[in-house]
Amino acid sequence: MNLSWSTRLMSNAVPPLSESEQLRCAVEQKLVGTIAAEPTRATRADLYLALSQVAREQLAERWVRTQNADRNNKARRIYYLSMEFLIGRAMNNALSAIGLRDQTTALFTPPGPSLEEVMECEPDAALGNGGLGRLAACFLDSMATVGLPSWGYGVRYEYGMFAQSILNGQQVEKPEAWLQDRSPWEFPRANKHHTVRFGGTCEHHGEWAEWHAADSVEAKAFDYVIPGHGTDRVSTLRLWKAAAPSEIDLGAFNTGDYQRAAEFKNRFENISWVLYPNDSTSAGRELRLRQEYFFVSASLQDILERHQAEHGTFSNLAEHVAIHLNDTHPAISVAELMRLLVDDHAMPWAAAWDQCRRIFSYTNHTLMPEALETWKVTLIQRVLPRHILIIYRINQEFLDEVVRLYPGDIDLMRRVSLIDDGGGHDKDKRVRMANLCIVGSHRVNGVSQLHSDLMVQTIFADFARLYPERFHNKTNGVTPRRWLAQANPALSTLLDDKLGGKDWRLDLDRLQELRASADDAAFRTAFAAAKRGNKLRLANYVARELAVNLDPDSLFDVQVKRIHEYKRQLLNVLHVITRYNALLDGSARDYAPRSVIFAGKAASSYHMAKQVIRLIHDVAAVVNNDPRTRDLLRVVFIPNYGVSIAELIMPAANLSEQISTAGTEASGTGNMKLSLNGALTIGTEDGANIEIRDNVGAENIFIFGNNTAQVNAIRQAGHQPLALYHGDPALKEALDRIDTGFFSPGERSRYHDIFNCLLHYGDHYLLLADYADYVATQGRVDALYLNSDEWQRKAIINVAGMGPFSADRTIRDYANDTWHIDTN
Ligand code: 26W
Repeated sequence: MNLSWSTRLMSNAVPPLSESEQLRCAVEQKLVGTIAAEPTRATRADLYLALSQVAREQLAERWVRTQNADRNNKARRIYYLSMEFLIGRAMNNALSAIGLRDQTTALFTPPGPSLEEVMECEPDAALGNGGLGRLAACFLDSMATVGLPSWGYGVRYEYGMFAQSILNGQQVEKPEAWLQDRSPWEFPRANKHHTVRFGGTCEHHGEWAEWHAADSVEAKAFDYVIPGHGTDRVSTLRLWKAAAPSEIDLGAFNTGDYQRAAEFKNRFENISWVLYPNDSTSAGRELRLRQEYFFVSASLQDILERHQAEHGTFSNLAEHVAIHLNDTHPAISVAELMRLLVDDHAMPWAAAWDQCRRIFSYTNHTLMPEALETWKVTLIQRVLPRHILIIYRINQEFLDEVVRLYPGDIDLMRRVSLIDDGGGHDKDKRVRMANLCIVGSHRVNGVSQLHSDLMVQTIFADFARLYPERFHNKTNGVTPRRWLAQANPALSTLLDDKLGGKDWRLDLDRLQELRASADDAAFRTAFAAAKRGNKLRLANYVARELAVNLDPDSLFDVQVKRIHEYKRQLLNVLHVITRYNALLDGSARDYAPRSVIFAGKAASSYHMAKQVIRLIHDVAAVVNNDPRTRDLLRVVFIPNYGVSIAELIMPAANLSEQISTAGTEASGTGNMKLSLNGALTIGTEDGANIEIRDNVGAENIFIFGNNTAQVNAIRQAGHQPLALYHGDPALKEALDRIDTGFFSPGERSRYHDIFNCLLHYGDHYLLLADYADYVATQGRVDALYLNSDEWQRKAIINVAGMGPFSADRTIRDYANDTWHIDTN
C-alpha cells in the first residue's frame, strides 16, 4: 500500500533513477497514461495537466495520512465558513509545498516551454470578490502550515469573479467559466452529499418542531487540497455544488417532458452557479439567501456527521468543534446548528444554546453601513420557516437577558434586537445578521487595531457594553509563501542568501535580521537589482498586453484593489492630473519619472466606480501621448486584476497607494503584500497602515491626511469642498479639467457626475480635505526616490518590519484567543 509514485517507478528501474529523472519519468507517464498525449508533441496545457497529476498524487497521499491521523486522534477541528475563497492558481504553491519546485523548474528547459509558461495555463480559482475572499485563502494556507486540523467550507461556484476586459476605456464583464476544462485539483466525493431543504411549514412540539419542507436540493462535496508548508499536513477546502434531487430529474424525463426536467434542474442547480460580484453592498436577493443557507446547512450536517462518527454523542461538541464565521454571510449557521441539535438530534434547547455559544466565533470585515447584512423577516419566513422561529426565540431569550442587565432601557433593547422592527410594519421587519452572529458567538473580532476599536465604539458599542470580554482584535496577515517566496523568486533568493536558508518562509520574524543590511551598500545594490528585474517583468507584460512602454527605472506607483469610492482611486487621479499640469506649466520641480499603475474591478452595478475606470483610461490616453510629459509620467490600467495579476504586480512596485479615508478601510491586506515586497507606502492613518507604520518606523513610510478623529471633526463641522476648490488653484485646475472635458473631448459632459459628487454632493469621502497634503507628500516621495541609496534603505527596512503581518501570526492569535487550540 505504501508505494509512493517514486518508489513505484524505482522498482521498475535498474539502475535507480536520479530524482530529476524520476520526475521526468513521472510526468511522461502521466502524459501518456492519463492525458493520452505523445510527450514530444505535448502542448503547454498537456504538460500542465500531467504535472498537476504528479503533484496531486503526492498531495493525496499526505492528505489521506493527515485525515486518518486527525480521525484517530479525535482531533479538535477548526471549521472556517466563508462564502468566498480567492485561491488563485494552485500549481506553484503545490510544487513548493511538496518540495518539487526547483526540480521542476530544471525539467522545463528550452526549446520547450518554461515552468512559468506551463503554469500560466491554469485558470485562477477566483471564488471571491476581494480582500475578504483572499484573506480566507491565506488563512487556509496558514492553518495547514501551523498544524491546525482545519477545514474550509464554501460554495463551488461554477462561475467565479467575472473576467474584466476594457473596451474603449470602459469595463466589460465576462463570465469566468473556470471549471470548463475541469480542475485537476478537485476531488469529487461521490458519496458525500447532504440534503438541504427550503420552504414549507412547521409543526410545533414544544421546544422542537417538525419542518415539512416544500423543496430540497442535494449538496455534493468537492474537495480541494490545501497543502501546509514545512509539514506533511494537508487540509481540506470542501466546496458544495447544488444538484437537483434525482427523483425529480428522472420523473420529468420519464414523462418525456425534457423542457420541464431542465427547468426543474436549473431551479435547484442555479444555487451554486455564480458568485455575487459585489463587494461592500448587501445583495438582498433571495438567491443569495438560498446560497448562504445551502452551504451552511450542508457544512453543518457534514461537521455533525463527522463528530457523531468519532464520538457518538453531541454532548461534547464544543470541546471538539470550533466554527468560524467569515463575516455575516454564514450567519444563518447559528439558527441552523440550533435546528439540527434540537429538532434532528433531540437536544434540549438550553443545552444546544450553550454548545452553540461556545462553538461559534465571528469576524467583522467592514464598518460600511451598506454592507451590513439584513434580511426581510417575510423572506426568511418563506424560505426558512423553521429558522425564523428559532431566530425569534433566540432574540426573546437574549432580550430577557438585556432587560435583567439594564432594566427599563427600551431604547437599548430596540438597538440590540436581532429584529429591526421596521417602524412597526410587518413587511418592513428585518433580521440583523451581525446581531445574530454576536449573540451566537463567544468571540467577535475586527481585522486591524483601528477597525476593532472603531467597531466597539460605533456599530457594536451596545454589544461591547453587554459583553466586553467577547470583543478582540485580530490584525490580518498574508501568507509569505505565496506573496513572497512564490511571487518574488528574485527577492526570495536574496533573502535565502542573507538569512542563511529558507526558514523565514515559516518564521517571518526572521526578516528583522535584514535591518542591519539596510546599511550594507552591496546588499542594497542586490536588493535594487531584484526589484528592477521584477519591474522589467511587469513592463514586458504591459508592453505585450497594453502596448504601453514603461521605463523600468521610473518609480512604479501602484494602486491595486477593488474600485470603490472610499478607497479613493479618484484622489490618486487628481494627483496624476495635478502632476501633468505642473509638468506642462513648468512649475514642476524635481519630479522623478513615474509610472502610475492601476488595477481593480468595479461591481457591475456601481456607476461611480465604473466612471473612475473610464476616467483613468481617458487621463492615460492624454498623458501617455503627450510628448512634453511622456518621459516623466505614464499611466496604465492593467485589466482583470486578480490573484495572478497581483502576483505579477506586487513584486514590481516601488510605491504602495493605501489612501482610503481614515476610518473606512477595515484593514487592507494589499498594503501588507506590497510592503513585504519592498514597496514604500503612501497612506492614511487607516486600517493596518497604522500598524505597518508602527513596525517599519514613521520615518520609513509616507503617512498623510486627516486621521479618524479629524475626519469626524470635519464632518461634524460640515465639510466645505467648494471652499477648498476655490482656495487651491492646483486643485481647481485639476477638477476643472475633469469637468470641462479636457480628457474627454468627444463628450465634454462625461465626468460631470464625478465633479458634482465632489463639489456639490458633499464629497463624502473627503478627497478634497486630503488633497493638498497628499500632493505635498507625493513631492517628498519624488525627493526620496531621486536619492536611490536612501530609498533602498527604507525599502529594506520595510521588508524587515513585516514579520507580524504573516498570516501565520494571525492564525496563531486566533488559535490562542478564539479557537482554544495548540499550534506547532
Ligand atoms: C454582502 C456583500 C458583501 C460582500 C463582501 C459585503 C461585504 C463584503 C466584504 C466585507 C468586503 C471585504 O472584502 N472587506 C475587506 O476585508 C478584508 C479582509 O479582512 C480587509 O482587509 C479589507 O479592509 C476589507 O475591505
